[in-house]
Amino acid sequence: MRVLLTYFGAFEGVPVNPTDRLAHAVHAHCEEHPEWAVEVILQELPVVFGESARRLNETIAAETPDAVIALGVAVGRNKVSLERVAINLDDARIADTEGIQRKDSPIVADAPAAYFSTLPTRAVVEKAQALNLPAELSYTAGTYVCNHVFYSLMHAVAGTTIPAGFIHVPALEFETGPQNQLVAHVDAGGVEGTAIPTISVEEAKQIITLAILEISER
Ligand code: PCA
Repeated sequence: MRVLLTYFGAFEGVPVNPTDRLAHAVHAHCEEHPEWAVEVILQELPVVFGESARRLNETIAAETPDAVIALGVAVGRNKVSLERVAINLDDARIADTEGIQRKDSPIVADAPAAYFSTLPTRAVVEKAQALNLPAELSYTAGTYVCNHVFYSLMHAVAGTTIPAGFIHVPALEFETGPQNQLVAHVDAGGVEGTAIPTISVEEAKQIITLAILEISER
């Protein structure tokens, strides 16, 4: 199985996006286990409305993956969130990294209000919890670039059988230095006004790997 795993770069409040290191760790983990027969294709996406979705669509067209998982960080959450619902709305107080701000804008005109993830979200959360790994189901990916990519992804694969979806991760422990500068934004799926919880890269890696293996077994 060839799975496309996307991650993001820096954006306002997140000087180092932990999904970069995490995606590379998952890639290395799958390479260490050839018996899984999983090839992870990595692609960074810019935290930019429009361009992120274009880059994603180009990568899907070029790589024709069997499954797609998009990763993003949600600062302030304390568990890896298997997102279930993408909504057709860009609406955020913070601008993207090109300075574009969107309010009340549909992502795709005349398209459905929402799409559900087609990843086995509940099974992954149950398996992770059984291993004492911090995972949860989530019903909002926010209204910033992560939801934009999630919606664009589900729109792109609609009508195919390609499992696809979005997973938000908390701030990761290695960010101890820059973490002091981390700022949570609710639009970006974050939890504001609390201390910023972290989990380890290892824990996050195990949960993303569980998701990949769950897809490949189906
Ligand atoms: N998180 C942001 C965008 C990029 C990222 O990693 C979000 O949740 O919208």
